[in-house]
Amino acid sequence: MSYGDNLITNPSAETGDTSNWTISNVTVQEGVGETHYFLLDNTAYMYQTISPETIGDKPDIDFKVTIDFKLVTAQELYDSDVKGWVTIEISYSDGTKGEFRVPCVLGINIEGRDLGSGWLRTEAICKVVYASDNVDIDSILVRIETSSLTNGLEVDQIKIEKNLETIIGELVEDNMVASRSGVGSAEPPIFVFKIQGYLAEDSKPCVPLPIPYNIGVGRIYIYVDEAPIGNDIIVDIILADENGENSESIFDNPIYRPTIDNGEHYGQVTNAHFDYQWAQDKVVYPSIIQVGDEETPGAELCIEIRGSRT
Ligand SMILES: [Ca+2]
Repeated sequence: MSYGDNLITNPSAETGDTSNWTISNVTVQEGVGETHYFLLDNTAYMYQTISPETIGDKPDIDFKVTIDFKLVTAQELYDSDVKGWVTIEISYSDGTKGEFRVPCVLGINIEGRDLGSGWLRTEAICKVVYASDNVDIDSILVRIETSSLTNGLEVDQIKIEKNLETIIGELVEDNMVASRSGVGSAEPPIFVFKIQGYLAEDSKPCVPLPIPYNIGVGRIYIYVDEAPIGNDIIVDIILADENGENSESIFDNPIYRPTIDNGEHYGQVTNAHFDYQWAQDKVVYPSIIQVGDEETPGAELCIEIRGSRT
């Protein structure tokens, strides 16, 4: 799964205050190394609303909610009473609402979510289900709340992120894999898209990958384990806004799209044939335009985009 940027403003108290949140009984505390976190009193709340512009268009959206928290005076390990929780309330344009609750508890099963020093992480996936094609999301309310707690709930970070696999309007095929390396290091970024098994002409676009900072793109490589026979393989490369809108081929002229010739295993295209400057906050994904014959379409396609920092 590939998720986009956090949709919440001031998610981690790093402004040093509670700006962008409507609060009751919430303060900001200083943590280790000038970091900050929210402290919700025993009965407290903080909420903010995410606008439709931030959410972007449907269809088929799901969100991942992540909360890093600490219960100041720990509950008993197997006390599963919920005294602190996050509510995600999705309001639809037809007046209906969907609500998800994510509990902030010590108990149940803490394996794999222990961040150390008493901090815990909880993740949940909120699937948006539309009543009909004419319904849109009006807003999303994110609310953190405590009730009858002892010594409060600390929250270091809350994230709500949109699943990028669905923003291009369709779920991707099961046989598509995307990965990105060279992020957060001196290494140049490399985007790799793999389509496993035999290729199909009418297959959906691959999962998009976010562009983490402004990059320059030198070359795009394309190769297959099994060559196409009868036709060339042609792939288009699409850049879109992070919400999937304004999708556009990077090629002004389609003759330059990455191609593997009939009977061959390999092709490449240089940035002489596309604008090499790709902006941060865009996403990139490939789309298969043409494959070999029905019997011999080509198999195990890999598309590799090599970038550099600008
Ligand atoms: Ca923080």
